[in-house]
Amino acid sequence: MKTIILIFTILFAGLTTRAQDIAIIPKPLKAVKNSSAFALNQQTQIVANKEALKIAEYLQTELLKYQGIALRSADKATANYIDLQIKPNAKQALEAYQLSIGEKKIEIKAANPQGLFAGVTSLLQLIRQQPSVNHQIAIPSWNIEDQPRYAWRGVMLDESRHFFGKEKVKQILDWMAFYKLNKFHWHLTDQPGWRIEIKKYPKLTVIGGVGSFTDSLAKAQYYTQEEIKEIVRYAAERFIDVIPEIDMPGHATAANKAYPEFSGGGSPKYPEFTFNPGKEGTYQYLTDILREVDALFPSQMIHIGADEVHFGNQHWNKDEAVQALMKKNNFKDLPAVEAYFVKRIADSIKALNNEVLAWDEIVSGNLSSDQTTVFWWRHDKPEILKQALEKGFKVVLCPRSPLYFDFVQDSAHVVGRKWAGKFVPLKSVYDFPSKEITDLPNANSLIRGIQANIWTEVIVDEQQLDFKLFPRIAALAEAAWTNTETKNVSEFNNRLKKHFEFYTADGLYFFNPFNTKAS
Ligand code: TNX
Repeated sequence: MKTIILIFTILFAGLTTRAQDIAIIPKPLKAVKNSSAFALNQQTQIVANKEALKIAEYLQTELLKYQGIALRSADKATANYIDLQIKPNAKQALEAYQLSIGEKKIEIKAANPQGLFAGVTSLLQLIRQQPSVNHQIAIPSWNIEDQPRYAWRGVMLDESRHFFGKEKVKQILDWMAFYKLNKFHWHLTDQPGWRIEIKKYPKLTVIGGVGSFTDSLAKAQYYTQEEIKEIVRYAAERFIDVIPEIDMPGHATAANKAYPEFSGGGSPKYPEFTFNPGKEGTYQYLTDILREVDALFPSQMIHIGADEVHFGNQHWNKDEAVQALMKKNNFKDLPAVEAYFVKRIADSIKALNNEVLAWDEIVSGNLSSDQTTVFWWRHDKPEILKQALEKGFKVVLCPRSPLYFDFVQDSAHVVGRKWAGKFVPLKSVYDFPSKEITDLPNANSLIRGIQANIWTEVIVDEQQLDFKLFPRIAALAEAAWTNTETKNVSEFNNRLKKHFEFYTADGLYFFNPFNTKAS
């Protein structure tokens, strides 16, 4: 009899733990539930040490915005309070935190601001999912210990092909913070438009900012330096680094429209596609641009693109300056010229004390791997990832399949891209990265993390942007933050369904993959 009771108790305990999956995305490393609860109400106070004050303010603002609860700050409290503490601790990983919710107090502890902020975002998710009864919210008591799997959890937005503007960018940054994503890679230049003001070369935006991928006459759209600073500040308050991308030597059409003297020509399909690698003036011009870019972005990382140069470097075969450069350096082919260009620009960036970031084409060049991160995007070329790791490059994983969010989420969707019939459903994002990738030599030490890229040739407005990003952004977050052993897709799906209310409340036009009738 006793054994039967024991078996039932174990079974029941198993069932209840499963039913009590913690309602947080991305799922924390460890979460243990206790039986009590904390009552959050207008009397709740907030206590924070000096280092934690700004984060306390963020928590107050969010609670007021979403719950209508105004928490008062206090130096000390004994009951019904939230305690935020940053205490240096060399043993704790960056972004690690402990959150404990008891009857009298909620405590979040971390060794650094990044960790405390992550803890606050966990608490906010728990709070937002509880109903408010008589102006009081009962928050179930959890003890959480958490830290991320990857340090790089990114989203890239292409605003050259279509421009969305600062309010949309801020909304994306809010959702990134909600999901503990911490790198915003901003693709600001490409064929249709140059979107970042450069004071020394005003025509870049006045002329280069005209047009979009679908409307070559659209009035100039771009960010002034003041607006860039505003967005960088907004991101910093959410512990998100902003990384600008100035694509070169290809994808330079918009810049070349403004300053044709630095153009290296293009091809019939991609006219005026490249900067001219043979002219000394090009390096001066681009370094001036990069100097202004560096001053705007405290992340100390600049992405130089360096992708798909072969789309438009044919003219280099006839260009006098390029031919002279080849002769002087005994370069045999155009890839050698490309590698030379990339190396010179990388040196400029390092001289500005920035890390060099670039698409995976640079792996075949002759760049040294120090201070350099490769963005592996060609999912059909796993050998390039392997080679990058062998050469000692740091790597961000963002393969087209499954991390290009300009790809449709469902085979029935019509707006968006597919690759040989391939699309990118929620689950494929969730399951990334495969063991094949993480078992590669050097993967553990050199893979910085993962990133979704939203290219916008086919994404023409905010609704389409939302429809591509949501809810895959949640799967991206859990894939980037949560350990493989802790991940569980069916639990994730259940947790995710509750987030759809938040999406609706924020006016997002999202895809619901659990409602098969939607398209
Ligand atoms: C490839 S990824 C590109 C982009 C396009 C994208 C469309 C990469 C480095 N280059 O220029 O927008 O495909 O999916």
